[in-house]
Amino acid sequence: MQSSSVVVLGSAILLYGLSWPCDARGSDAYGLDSGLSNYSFPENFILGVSTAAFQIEGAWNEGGRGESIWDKFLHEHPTYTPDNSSADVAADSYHRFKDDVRIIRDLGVSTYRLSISWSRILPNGTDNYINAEGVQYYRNLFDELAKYNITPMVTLFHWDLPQMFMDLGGWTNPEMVDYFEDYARVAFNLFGDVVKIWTTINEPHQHCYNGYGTDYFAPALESYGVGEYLCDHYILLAHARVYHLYDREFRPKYKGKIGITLDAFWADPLDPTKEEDREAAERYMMMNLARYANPIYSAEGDYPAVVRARINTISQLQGFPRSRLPYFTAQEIEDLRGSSDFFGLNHYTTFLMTPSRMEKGWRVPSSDHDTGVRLSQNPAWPKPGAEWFSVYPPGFRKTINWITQKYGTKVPIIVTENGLSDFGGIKDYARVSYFNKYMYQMLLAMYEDGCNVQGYFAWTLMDDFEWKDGYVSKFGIYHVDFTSPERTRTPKLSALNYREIVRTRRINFDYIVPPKTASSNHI
Ligand code: GBH
Repeated sequence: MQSSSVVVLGSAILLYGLSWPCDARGSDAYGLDSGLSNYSFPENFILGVSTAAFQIEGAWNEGGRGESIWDKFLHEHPTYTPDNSSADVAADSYHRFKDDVRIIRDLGVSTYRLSISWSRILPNGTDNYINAEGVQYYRNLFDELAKYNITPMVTLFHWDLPQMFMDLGGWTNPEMVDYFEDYARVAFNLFGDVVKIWTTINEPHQHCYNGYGTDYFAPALESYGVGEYLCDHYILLAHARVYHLYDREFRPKYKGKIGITLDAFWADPLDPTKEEDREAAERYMMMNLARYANPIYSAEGDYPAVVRARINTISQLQGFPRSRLPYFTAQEIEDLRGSSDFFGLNHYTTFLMTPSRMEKGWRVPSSDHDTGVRLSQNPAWPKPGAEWFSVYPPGFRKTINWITQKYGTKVPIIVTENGLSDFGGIKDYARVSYFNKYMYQMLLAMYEDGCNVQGYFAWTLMDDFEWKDGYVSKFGIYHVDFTSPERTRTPKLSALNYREIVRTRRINFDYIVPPKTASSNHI
C-alpha cells in the first residue's frame, strides 16, 4: 500500500524532473522501518516536547485570570465539541505543573515549549493591571524547570485572545499591534531572564482561517475572504513589532532568540502526471504557507506576487472596490522582512491537490475559493484519528525541502510541532511508528538534502483539549485520565520510544514493535 504511492511519487520526479534538493526516490521515500537509523541527531540539535496553555491549564477563572475568547465561546456553545466538553479543567496544569515537569524530566528532553495565557497575566488584556498570581504561576513553573535544567521555549499567543479585544474586533483591529506589543513587553520584562527562546504567534493561518474565516474555531466570525485576511495582516504586523521590540530592548541584555511558528500541510498533486494538479499543489503552498512566510523570510519581503495577483483579480471580478488582501506600506514590508531568528514549523499531514472553481461548502468570497484547490487524501494512507489527519511521512521531508528551496538555509528551521492523532490508548503503536518515520524523514532532509533543521518538538506532552475535537482526538505521548481529579499522567509507548530517541539520539525502529495481532490500542 505504501509502496504504490511511492512509485507514483518516484515517477513524477523522474518524468517531470521536479527539482527537489530532496531526492525522494523509490522505496527510500519512506525511509527505514526496521533497525537503527543510520543518521543521528547532532549534539546541539534541540529535542523537546510542546504544549499550549489553553489546552492544558484549566483553572480558567482561578488565580485572577481573565476571560479569553475560547472560554466565552465554549461556555456559550456547550455542544461545539463532540463530547460537549470545555477546557475549564483540561489537564489541570495550573495546579499540577509539577506533574508536568516530572514527566518532561522522565523524557530526558532539554527543552519544553509552552505558551503563556495572556489573560492570566493581563486579565483585562491591557497592561495597566498585571495579575501577580498569574505571574507567580509561570515563575513557579520556570523555577521548577530550571531545577532540572529544562529550557523553556515560550509562545506568547497560542490562540487564547483576551475577550476584551474580541469585542473590539480582535486581530482585525489595527490597534492590536500596539496591544500585543504591550503584552510582549510585560512578558519579556517578567521572564526574559529565564526564557531565551520566544515565539510570538502560533500558526497565524490556522487561527485566522478557522476563527475569522470560518466557524470552525473561536471566535467563529465567518468573515470569509475578508476578516480572515485582515486577521492575518495585523497578526503579521504584530509579530514584526514584537520581534523588533525584543531585538532592540531585550536582546542586548538577555541574548535570546525570537521567531514565529507557521503551520504547513504538505500539498502533493492528486495526479502527479497532470500539470494542472502540480500547479494546484504549488498554488496551495503559496496561498497557505508562503502568504505568511514570504513577508518574513524572503529576500524581497511582502506577500508573494502570485498571491497578490490572484486575490486582487478575484476581488475585482467580485465587484470589490479594492483587494480583499490588504497592502503593507513600504515601511511595514521592511519591518517584516527578516523578523524571525528561526522558521518555526508545525507539520502534521499531507493533502492531495487538484484545481477547482467551486466546491460544496465553499463560500464566495473565501480563502478556499481564492485558493481554488480541492483537497483530498490518499485512502491508502493510515488514518488513525481526526478526520483531517492521515499518515504520509515523506510529506514532512518535502515540506522542509520546499521551505529550504524558497528561503534558503540561513535561517534554521525548528519543528515546533509534529505528532499523531488517535482515539486513545496507552499501547499507541501507530504513534510510535509515526514519530519514528516522520523523524527519520527529517533526518533525511538534514543529512541528504542539506536542510538546516536545528530542533524538533513532539506534539504533545500529554492528552489535552484538542479544540474542535474536545477530548476525543488525542495527541499526547502521556495519557491523561480525565475522569480522575488527579488527572493522572501515564506514559504511552510513544513516550518510552521518544525517551529512547532522546537518550540515544537515534531512531531504533525495533525498540517498540507491535505484536503480530495488534488489536489492543485501548487502555
Ligand atoms: C496545531 O494546529 C495546533 O498548534 C495545536 O494547538 C493543536 O493541538 C495541534 O495542531 C493538533 O491539531 O484545517 O480545514 O483541515 C493544527 C491545526 C486546525 C489542523 C484544524 C487541522 C482541521 C480543519 N489544525 N484543522 S482544516
